[in-house]
Amino acid sequence: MERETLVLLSTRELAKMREAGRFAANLLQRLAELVKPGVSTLELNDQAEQWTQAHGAKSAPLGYHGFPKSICTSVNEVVCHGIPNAKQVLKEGDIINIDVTPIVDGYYGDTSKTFYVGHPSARAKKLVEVTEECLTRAIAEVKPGARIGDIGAAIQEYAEGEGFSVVRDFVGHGVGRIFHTAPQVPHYGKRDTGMRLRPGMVFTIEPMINEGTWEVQVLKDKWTAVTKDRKLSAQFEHTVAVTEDGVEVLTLC
Ligand code: EYF
Ligand code: CO
Repeated sequence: MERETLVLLSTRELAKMREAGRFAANLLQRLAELVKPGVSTLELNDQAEQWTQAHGAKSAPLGYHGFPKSICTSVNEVVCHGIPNAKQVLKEGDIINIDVTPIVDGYYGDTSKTFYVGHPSARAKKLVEVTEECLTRAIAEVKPGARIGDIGAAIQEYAEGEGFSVVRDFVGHGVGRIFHTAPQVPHYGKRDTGMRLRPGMVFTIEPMINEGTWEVQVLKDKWTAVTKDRKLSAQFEHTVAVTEDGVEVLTLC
């Protein structure tokens, strides 16, 4: 994936990112309404592609490094980059992360949430709740002068304190007119380490939290990352901007 030098966005560019972020959040909300037992992950993909095109945007994942679909759908033990498939039908008790990145007027909005299919087990729900709280706590760290390590530390402290583990192989990333750019944002780490945050920086925070081991394996399809022990994984993601006095979450409806 591209990792370029740090880009600070202008006020005009931030306004464009706000549009892309809102579009992404609305798309995700629309897909959330479709999540139920009996629906295939390909149907979710096709609805996403249709809605995105109908509103004049493009799906960034489609063709990105050769990725074959428009969104990622990661079910149960799939950590990320699950490929939508007609044969994969959601069933009662599953959890599914849907990750969308529309390109709106040249700017990328990147967000994901994990949804319940019907009524998952108490353990699955706990994992999903803890993962969402990890993202909330991470966002609260973002302000000028804070450091990248503060974000990962907040996630790691909370997730491990709740008995879960933090995936290390995939990180948050700078985003703007390019899907993946600097900085890299690990979801684990130590406070007071790493790059200092500055107004105009825009990046994703996208913690993947596992029920068991943090280790992952990539399947033979070369895309799908699963937990090594095949226990559950959950993820939430927002695109955020560092502002003069704190943080703005760009991927809200
Ligand atoms: C080169 C892909 C490339 N990569 C990242 C390509 O940041 C993302 N979501 O928040 C994100 C989404 C997608 C993505 C969708 C497709 N790709 C996948 C796996 C490996 C890889 O290596
Ligand atoms: Co991302």
